[in-house]
Amino acid sequence: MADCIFCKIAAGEVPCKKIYEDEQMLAFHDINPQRPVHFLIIPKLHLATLYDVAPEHEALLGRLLIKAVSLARSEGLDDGFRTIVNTGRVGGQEVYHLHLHVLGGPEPVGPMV
Ligand code: DGP
Repeated sequence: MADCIFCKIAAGEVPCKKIYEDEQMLAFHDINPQRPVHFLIIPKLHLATLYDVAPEHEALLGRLLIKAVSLARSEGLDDGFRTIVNTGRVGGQEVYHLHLHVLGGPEPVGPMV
């Protein structure tokens, strides 16, 4: 997608603080961290939202989630972390390229409301 900021990051056209990359996904620090550790994992494939996920993406989504756990550990989040996928306008999604937030730090966060 030509005008998608996360596609541009995945293509190396826009810089990011990269944590991990392979042929299917990229993980990088959020530009506006909400916790001491806050990174995003994206598929390189442009999927705008969770609504756009189809059965053929099952393995990809599984890999993203499994990678989230290993990267959380390697970023020092050994005592828990929060994962968030915002979906659509009402879900508070700002960037329309599917991404998983991973957030954590030394102090517990409150319950989701
Ligand atoms: P949301 O779409 O609301 O789930 O959140 C999008 C997140 O993406 C937000 O926390 C800020 C982050 N973000 C937006 N643009 C950039 C960017 O150019 N670089 C990085 N590293 N993060 C970005």
